[in-house]
Amino acid sequence: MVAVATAIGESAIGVIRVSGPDAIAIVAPLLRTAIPLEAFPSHRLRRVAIVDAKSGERVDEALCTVMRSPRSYTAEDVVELSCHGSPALLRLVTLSIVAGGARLAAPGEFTRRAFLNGRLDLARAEAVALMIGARTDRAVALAARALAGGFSDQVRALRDELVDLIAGLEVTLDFPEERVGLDVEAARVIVTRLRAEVERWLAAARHGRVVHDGVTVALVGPPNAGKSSLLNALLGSDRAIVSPVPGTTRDIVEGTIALAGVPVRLLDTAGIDTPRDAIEAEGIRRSRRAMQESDLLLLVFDGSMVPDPHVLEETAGRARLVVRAKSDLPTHPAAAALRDAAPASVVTSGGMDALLERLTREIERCAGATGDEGMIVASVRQIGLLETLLRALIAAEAALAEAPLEAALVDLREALACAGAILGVDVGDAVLDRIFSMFCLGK
Ligand SMILES: Nc1nc2c(ncn2[C@@H]2O[C@H](COP(=O)(O)OP(=O)(O)O)[C@@H](O)[C@H]2O)c(=O)[nH]1
Ligand SMILES: [Mg+2]
Repeated sequence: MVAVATAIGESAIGVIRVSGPDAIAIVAPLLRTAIPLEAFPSHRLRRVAIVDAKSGERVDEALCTVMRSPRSYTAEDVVELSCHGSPALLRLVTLSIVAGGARLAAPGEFTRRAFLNGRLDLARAEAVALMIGARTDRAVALAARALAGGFSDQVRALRDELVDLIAGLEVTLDFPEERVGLDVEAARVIVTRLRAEVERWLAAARHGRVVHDGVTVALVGPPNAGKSSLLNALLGSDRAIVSPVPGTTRDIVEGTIALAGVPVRLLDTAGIDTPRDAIEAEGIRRSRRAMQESDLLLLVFDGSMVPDPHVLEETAGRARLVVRAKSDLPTHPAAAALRDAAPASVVTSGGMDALLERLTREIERCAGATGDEGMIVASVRQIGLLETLLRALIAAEAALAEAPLEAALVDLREALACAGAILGVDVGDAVLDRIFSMFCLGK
């Protein structure tokens, strides 16, 4: 199979990757080399000319690496060509390789083969996608840990303990009189410890998910409150149109910043007010939808005016941070009474640092503090499995206290199956299809 492994677009280098038992034989006729490709030493970079297989005409100069099985990403023979990064050139070379007998790879197929060939467990294979999708330093650090197998090792250790536990309890069940198996009380102590551990992982993985996915913050408030100005100030660029005319912002304008190592998507909205025309009505509808999608609301009021109570009522019960904007202007007593409001001015920048500080603390509430130990980033699939695993352990804990031993064993076997599924033991093609279809081409 063959794929372009780098992003398609004009770039310095574009990498074409070929993997499979015939990779070398298929690529060889396309290269003009000092020694035959078959004789290339493994894992060495060599300069080659890429030629048209029929005419022999030179197509490009490239660097070529042969990585022989099993010491390659897929554990198969792999040939990588670093060509010039022209999309047209990369397409031409890829199609020549296909004409030579290769097939275009599906998204994630290289990693899928790596998994199927035992190079990676499924948790690490998924970490590859997490790394590619990481948007901040912190998300990169988390993905690097998962990629190195940190989380896999933890799950594998848990799985080993569950195997021992189940084996010990089965002996107890078979020979109740002989005291050769595992004591039920001792088993319960172990399950309690494992349960606490999985609870910790789950909490860490939920934080890790926020670090990876980021949070969405909507700026809402009455028209002309200063929302768009605040968005621009937070982004450090003039993304949204600012004007003294109420109702200027109609569509959602957005931008992303990083706070506490978390990607923060800021949405500027039209505000929620009585619409003056049909377009504004649509803008307000979109504002409400943006509000619903958001994890946190920045409620912006013009501090020189009486705050609109409707906005406060409508957002009650939501995670929100109230901003008293235009703090360079004289504060209206009614606005001064806004509880816990952060004063800020985009004109003097007064209060902006404090506002960012508060925003960062809110983000940390969702994502955990930077540098938190025990941070885990897991896929949505892994988090789902951890949740089922936790429920099974809780049930086993209860069963060991009061129910027949058989009941506890059923729960422990379910917990074991979940731990296995995280690592990719006995997962079917349908699960693999879903996981790898979300990967990039060429990975
Ligand atoms: N004095 C002062 N005026 C501001 C400040 N922020 C915004 N404005 C003005 O308030 C008006 C409305 O601002 P805008 O950001 O478009 O408000 P939005 O409708 O809530 O998006 C514009 O004329 C801005 O120049 C501020 O911090 N101080
Ligand atoms: Mg606006």
